[in-house]
Amino acid sequence: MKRDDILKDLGINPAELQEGSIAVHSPIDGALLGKVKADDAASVDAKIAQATKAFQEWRQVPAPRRGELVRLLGEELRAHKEALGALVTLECGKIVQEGLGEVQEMIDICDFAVGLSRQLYGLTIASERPGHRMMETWHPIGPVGIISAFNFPVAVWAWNAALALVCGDSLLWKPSEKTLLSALAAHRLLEAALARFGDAPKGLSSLIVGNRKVGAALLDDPRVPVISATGSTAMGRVVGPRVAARFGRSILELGGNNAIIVTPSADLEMARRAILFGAVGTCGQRCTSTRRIFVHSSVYDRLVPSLKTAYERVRIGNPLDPDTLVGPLIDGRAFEAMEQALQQARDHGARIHGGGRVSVAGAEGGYYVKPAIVEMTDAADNVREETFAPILYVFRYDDFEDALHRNNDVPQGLSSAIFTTDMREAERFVAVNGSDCGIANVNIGTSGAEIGGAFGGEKETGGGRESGSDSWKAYMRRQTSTINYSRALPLAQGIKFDTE
Ligand code: UN1
Repeated sequence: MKRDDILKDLGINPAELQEGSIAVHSPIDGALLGKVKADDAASVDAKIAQATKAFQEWRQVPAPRRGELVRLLGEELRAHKEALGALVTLECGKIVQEGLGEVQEMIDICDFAVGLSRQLYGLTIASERPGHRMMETWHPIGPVGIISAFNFPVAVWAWNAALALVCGDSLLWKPSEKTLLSALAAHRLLEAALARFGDAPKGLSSLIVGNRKVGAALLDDPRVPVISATGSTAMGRVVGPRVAARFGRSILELGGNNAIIVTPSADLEMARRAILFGAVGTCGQRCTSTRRIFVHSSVYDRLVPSLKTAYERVRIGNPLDPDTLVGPLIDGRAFEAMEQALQQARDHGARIHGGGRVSVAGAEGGYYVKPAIVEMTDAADNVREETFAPILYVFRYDDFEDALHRNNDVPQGLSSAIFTTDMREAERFVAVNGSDCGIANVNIGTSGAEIGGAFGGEKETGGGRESGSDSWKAYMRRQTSTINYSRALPLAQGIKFDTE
């Protein structure tokens, strides 16, 4: 599919993209994809005002009816899956399979949210007083600000948007400046769903286009009670305190430094495949990408050479080519960061296989790289920083406790995995004194989480949870009500307080 056909399929007239102030380039070859008009302080303010007004109405629409809107969004996504997936490939450089997978993730969360729209359950709680009833109700909370990153330009929005909409909230979406076309397209699909839905309030969802400064207006505005932000830990350090300063709520999904432990009893073929997908998939640009592996000495010399062979065989190239497994990095800065991290490892005496830029015929402007395996020579070493690139640090271990300790001994706490057929090791990994991450898998890799579970992590990953399980509660306010249907007024805790 050509750019213009893709855009038209998604309801965007290519002529719209000629005059904006923000230029969007394809990481595939550096070509200009379009120019998008940016918001200014006044237009952001107007959108927040509109979202506030829309919220007042939307919250009164019964939740199952709100679910109908999300059902229609799911239909639009199904109908335009191929085009939206292709646009994600063009704009963020992930391979076609992964672009389609990203849209599937959106469809999945829509289905989840539709079911949820009939299950926003509260509790009935036993009161200590006779003739009293206690209950807990979940109410819509207000406009939700969504700040999303380039690497999942549409799926992460959908996790937030589908839940927030059924929860009765309005939306303000500030996407990454690097992937504005995908955002525009996904939003158009929501607009199409809104048009079919019929009577949703105007301004229920708005896109906010611009740089950090434009997005920052959302952080400080008390009309936006929830900010859900996905990105680097550095970004979270700005967002978290600013939102907290006005007692807003933030859902933070920040950096990861995800490890896999490969134990003596592991199925090594499965481990090899999982590590490969986790480390080089999406060119190492998932927050759940596998960045470190701890391999037991007894299997090291079988696993690591087979991994190196797999790395040699991986097809690096234009992500539109169906044979490609590794597309480009997002831009030159990402390439520099990768080079720097590799240099640092080299200075440390590590052995490096791969790395460096690869020239792809017809796509010379793209930053293609050879994924790197970095064998750490210092057995006690660890890597504490996240570099958003396909670098896999390989460590040898002898003692399970030591591997577990090093899995946790980093500032981040998003995803983790163990490959083992030893039930004691598997259970220990997910036990109270096992992995400290938000995600701890057994015999599957660190990336590629399903939407049904709560997604997010601890420590510098920010603590937020999005997507499945009861993550929806973060998009609502909880109200506790005690109702007295008796003729007396007993006080709680048996307190006597009267004048007679
Ligand atoms: C992200 O990289 O921000 O688990 C999200 C995964 C995806 C989501 C990643 N389902 O890899």
